[in-house]
Amino acid sequence: MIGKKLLDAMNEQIKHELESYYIYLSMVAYFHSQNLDGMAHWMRCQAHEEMIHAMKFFDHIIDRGNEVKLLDLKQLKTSWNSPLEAWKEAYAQEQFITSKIHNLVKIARKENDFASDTMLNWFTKEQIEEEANADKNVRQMERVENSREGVFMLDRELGTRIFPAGSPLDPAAYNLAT
Ligand code: OFO
Repeated sequence: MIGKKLLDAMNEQIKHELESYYIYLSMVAYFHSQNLDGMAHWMRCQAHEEMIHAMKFFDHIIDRGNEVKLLDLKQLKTSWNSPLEAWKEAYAQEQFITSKIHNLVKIARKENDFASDTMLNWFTKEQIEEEANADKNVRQMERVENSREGVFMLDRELGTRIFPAGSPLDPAAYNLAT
């Protein structure tokens, strides 16, 4: 079983991952409102990844014989002053999540919870990729921000991201008309 301190922090982490899901879904809505459908698509894929992250913690807690406690989600933000501001906020959210993952690793190691430490290794590596992607999107947006053609091209490029298999957030998975 997972010790109380780590269990509480993991239940808290489910909330953080779901809050990432929620804010990224808000960004999907925002990007669509700006006619940036490619950026909305990229963020929709990202929101799906966050749900998967939440479920990895959810299942780890259950598999170890502990109880999941779902906590209240904070309403983060629903609108941004510019696409660049939204991308910057996504990057900040990833940096926040990384700090939380590192804290979980510290607790797991202190408690000699080798199973959780191994499970958290996946997240430590994943956060390198998550931060790199978010940072890249900020830098690309900064580069093209003042060019309509540049924003159009970046939007097209981000629209090519592939959904994880079986994603419930993939419109193709439930759009019976197509
Ligand atoms: Fe985007 O991060 Fe989850 O863990």
